[in-house]
Amino acid sequence: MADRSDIRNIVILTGAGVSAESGIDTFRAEGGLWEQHRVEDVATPGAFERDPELVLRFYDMRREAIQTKHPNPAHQALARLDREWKGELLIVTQNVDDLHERAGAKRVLHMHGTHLNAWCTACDARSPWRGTLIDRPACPECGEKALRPDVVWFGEMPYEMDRIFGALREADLFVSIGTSGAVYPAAGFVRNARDLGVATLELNLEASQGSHWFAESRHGPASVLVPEWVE
Ligand code: BV8
Repeated sequence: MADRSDIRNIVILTGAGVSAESGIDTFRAEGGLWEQHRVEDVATPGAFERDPELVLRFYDMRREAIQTKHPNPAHQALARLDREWKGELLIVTQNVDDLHERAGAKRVLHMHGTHLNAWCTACDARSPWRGTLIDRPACPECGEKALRPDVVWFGEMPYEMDRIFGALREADLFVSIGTSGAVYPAAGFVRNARDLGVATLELNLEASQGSHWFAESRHGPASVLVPEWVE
C-alpha cells in the first residue's frame, strides 16, 4: 500500500467478486439465477420451509462447486498482508467459501456463515458439513435429521456484528473488495466507516451500488487490483 505510515488498523470486506476468478459464480452473474430461481428466493428461511429439497440441493451444489476451486492471487495477496501486517487486520467476508483460509489467511470472519458447517434446527448445534444435506444425515449431536447449511439467509441476522462494528471503530482504513453493495448490513459498512472518519477504498470490477460513498474506487479484476494494493 502506498502510504502505510498513518495506517495501523485495517478492516477488509470481501464479496463474491474476490472468488470470481477462482471460478465461483457471483450472485449477480447471469442476474443471480440458479435453476431459474433468484438466489434471494432460495437463500431464505421461507424457501427452506416451503421447499427444503430445493434449498438443500442448491447448497449441496454450491458446496460441491466450492470444493473443486482454489484461491486466486487476490486471496493470496490478502493472506500475505494478514501474515505480515503488524497492526490490527480483519477480513470480513460475505462469502461462504473458505478460499481466504485456504490461501493462508487467519484473521477471517464469515459474517454470512460458511459452507463448511451444518446447523441443526433441532438442537442448534453446529457440526462439520459432511456429505450431502439432501440425504438428510443425522445431527452428530442429537441424532435428528434436521440439518441445514450454517449460512445466514435473507432476513436472518449476520454473525458477529458487534465484533465487526468494534473493528470499524478502531480502523484507520476500510477496504471493500468484490462486492456489489446490494446487501445490507454489509453494504452499509462504508457509511459507518466514513461517519467514523475512517479512510475508505473500493476495489471492484466495476462501480458498485455504493461506489459514491468511497473516498477512492479502483475498477478492475481483483486478481490484479488486490496484489497491486497490497504491495
Ligand atoms: C438482515 C449467504 C436483519 C448465503 C447471503 C431493503 C433495504 C435494505 C435492506 C433490506 C431490504 N429488504 C431486506 C433487507 C435486508 C436484506 C437485504 O439487504 N436485502 C437486499 C436484497 C436488499 N439483508 C438481510 O436480510 C441480512 N440480514 O438484514 O437481518 C435482522 C435484524 C434483526 C433480526 C434478524 C434479522 C442478511 C443478508 C445475508 C444473506 N446471505 N449469503 C449464501 O451465500 O448462499 S447474501 C449474498 O449476497 C452474499 O453473501 C453477499 O452478502 C450478497 C451480495 O453478494 P456479493 O458478494 O456482493 O456478490 P454480487 O454477485 O452481488 O456482486 C459481486 C461483485 O463483484 C460485483 O460488484 C461485480 O462487479 C464484482 N466482481 C465480479 N467479478 C470480479 C469482481 N470484482 C473484482 N474482480 C472480479 N474478477
